[in-house]
Amino acid sequence: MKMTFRWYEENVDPIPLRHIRQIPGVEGIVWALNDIPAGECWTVDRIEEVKAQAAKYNFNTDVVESVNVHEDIKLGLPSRKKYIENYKNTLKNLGRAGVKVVCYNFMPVFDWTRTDLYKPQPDGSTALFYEKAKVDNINPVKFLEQMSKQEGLLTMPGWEPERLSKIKELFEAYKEIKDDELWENLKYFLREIIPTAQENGIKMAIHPDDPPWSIFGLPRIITCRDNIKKFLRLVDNPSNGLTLCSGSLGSCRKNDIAAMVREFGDRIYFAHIRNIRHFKNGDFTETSHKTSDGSLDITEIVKAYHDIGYKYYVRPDHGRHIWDEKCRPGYGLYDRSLGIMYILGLWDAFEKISAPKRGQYGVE
Ligand code: DNO
Ligand code: MN
Repeated sequence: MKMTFRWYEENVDPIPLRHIRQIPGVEGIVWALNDIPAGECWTVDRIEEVKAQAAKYNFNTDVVESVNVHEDIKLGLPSRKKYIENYKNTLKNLGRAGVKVVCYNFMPVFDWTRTDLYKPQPDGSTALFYEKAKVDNINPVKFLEQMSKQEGLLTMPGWEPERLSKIKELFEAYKEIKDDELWENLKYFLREIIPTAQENGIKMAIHPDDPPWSIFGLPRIITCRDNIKKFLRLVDNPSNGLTLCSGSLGSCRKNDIAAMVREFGDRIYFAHIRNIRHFKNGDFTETSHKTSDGSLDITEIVKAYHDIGYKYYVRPDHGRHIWDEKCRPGYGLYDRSLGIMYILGLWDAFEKISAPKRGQYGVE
């Protein structure tokens, strides 16, 4: 398992690399060129710039999160051809720069969705929160306007203010797109890009939908075990793989994350680990990573990764906002660092328990 930390670039992320360097066990930063709009090609110069910044602190840049997919590709419009060409060229440039894993998602219009980014928690911290009734009953355009007014909201993929005006048009366009059409459009995209990824030494790692159910009437398909199985078979190639996000999939009670790790382990190239707590009414809140703080058995999930001999990349996903930290929602330094220590602590313990004892099996 290789530990990483998501970082939003110099002068954009309030967390400097020198602080990330002080978190034990972090080998790489997970990065993206967030200012390049979906559909445009990432240039070699800009890629090299981030690589150089990371290299100063001895971090690898093996994992990119995310190269976002243009809506026209998800909608299956004729204009997808040019955006897919650009996507392939981005992959070629990333491959040349030594990138090994590219995370992306195939969620229409919105990336991860929460109703409150700073929900007060009993211990005085705040965390990302999802109120089911609010999403079920709200007008999405108004909802987005409200969200963009929340204090401290920086740009997040899918939440850029300039997108507000386009949202209405997008909802119109998606009226024709049900699950079947979205699967078709995903298959078309994969058949085009997976060979390019493979030729360039890249594993593509789709991020599951968050939350893993339809919101605002939009289709969502990377939601559960059966659909992940179907996804892997669409293009049965080792370069077509997964980002297994425990918190995203885990917000649906039916999903057994540790079982998915055991079943799909050889196609998981990126593990997002975080905990959430379910409420009876369908709401959920993000919590610390500790197993007893949430509804997910993080201990069992890490054990599953250890049992399968997981060799790829992992990162703590979102964290709470603690110790009065002013940060990008979910992406502060402090709670994610605690998460890393929890994951690495569990990992070290499993290593110790499973290691053959000295003197046994010929171990010196
Ligand atoms: C939520 C985050 C996501 C993720 C994108 C990947 O769990 O990990 O925002 O970055 O969906 O494309
Ligand atoms: Mn995630």
